Amino acid sequence: MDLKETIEGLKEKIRGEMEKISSHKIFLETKMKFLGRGGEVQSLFKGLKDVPKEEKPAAGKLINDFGAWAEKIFDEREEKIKKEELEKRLNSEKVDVTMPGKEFGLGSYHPDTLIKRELVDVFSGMGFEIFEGPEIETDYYNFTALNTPKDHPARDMQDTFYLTDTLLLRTQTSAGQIRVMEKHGPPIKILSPGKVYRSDQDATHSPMFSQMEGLVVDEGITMCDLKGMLDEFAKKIFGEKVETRLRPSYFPFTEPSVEVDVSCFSCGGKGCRLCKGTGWIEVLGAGMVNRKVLSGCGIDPDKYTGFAFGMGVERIAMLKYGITNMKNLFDGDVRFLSQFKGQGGTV
Ligand code: 2NM
Repeated sequence: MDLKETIEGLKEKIRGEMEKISSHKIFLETKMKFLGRGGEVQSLFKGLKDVPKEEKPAAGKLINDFGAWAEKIFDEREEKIKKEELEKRLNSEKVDVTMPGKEFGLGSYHPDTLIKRELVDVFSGMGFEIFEGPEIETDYYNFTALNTPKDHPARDMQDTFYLTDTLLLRTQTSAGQIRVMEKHGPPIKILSPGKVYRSDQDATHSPMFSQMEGLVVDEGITMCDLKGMLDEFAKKIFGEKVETRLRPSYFPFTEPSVEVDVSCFSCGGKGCRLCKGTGWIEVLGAGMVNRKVLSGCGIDPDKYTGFAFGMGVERIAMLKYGITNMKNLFDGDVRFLSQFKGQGGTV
C-alpha cells in the first residue's frame, strides 16, 4: 500500500481515537499505541528497509512529519484531558459553605455538679469560704479529733476503707475542717465540699459520694445562728415557702446534735409520696461543735462556740430531681444524664 495512504489512514484512526479518550490513563495507552516503542510510527520506520533506496529520503520525511503531527495532536489532547480531570476533581471536592453545620452532641452537667455549684453559690453568698482537704486522711483527723474514740462503731473496718493502720479514705470532709481549726483558730466560716468514702452500697448509698460540710466558730455563736442560716439555705435551695425544723440526734462531734428537716417542697407539707406522708424531709445533720473537738484543736471552748452541719450532695440531688436510685448518679448513662441538658450554662 502507498505510504501516503497508510499515513492518512493512521491520521484518521488517531482522530477517531482522540474522541474516545475519557481519562489520562486511556490517553497514555493510546499515545503508546501510536508513538510508543513498537507503536505504529516505529513500524513505519521499520518498513523503510523495504523501500527502494532512491525513495527512502522522501518516505523518511513523510514518516517524520507524521510523527511530529501526531506528537502535536497528542500534546494538545493531553493538556485538554488534564484540564478536564482537574475540573472534575475540583467539582467533586467542592465545599458548600452555605450548608448548615453538623450538630455537635454537647454533653450536660452531672446533677451532682449542678447541686454542688448551687450549694457553693448559696453558702458563698452567706460569707462561707471554700476549703478542700485531702481525700486520704489519718485516723487522727478523721476520727480521734472528731471525738470518735478507738472503740466507736463508726471506726468499724466494715464502714471505713483503711489504706494502712493509720491512713484511710476520709469518711467525712470534717476531717479537713479540724486542720483549719488547728491552724487558724477563730473566727472561722468555711464550707468543705468533697468526695468521701464509706463501705456501703444500696439504692440510696454509694461507697463514694460527695459531702458538703459547713463550720462556723466565733465568740457568741449559738444554735439560733445555725437555725437562721438553715432557714436561709432551705429557701434558696428548695423554695421560698420552705421551712426547717430541728429534731434531736447524736453525733460524737457535736453537742447538742440535730437532724434537720425541710417542709416538703413537693406537697407544701400536706403529705405526699416524696415526704412519705409526713410533710417533712430530712436533709442534713448539724449541731454545736463539741467542746472536746474545739479544745482538741487548741480553741478555748469557754470563749468560743461554733456550729457545724453536713449533708450528702447526692441526697439533695435525688430529692430535688426526683431520682429514686443512687445508681443513676454513678452509672454515667447518657440517657439519664441527657435529662439535665442545658442546665447550669454552657458545658
Ligand atoms: C455533720 C453533722 C454535724 C461537722 C462537725 C464538724 C467539725 F469539724 F466542726 F467538727 N464539721 N462538720 C458535722 C456536724 C457534720 O454531718 C452530718
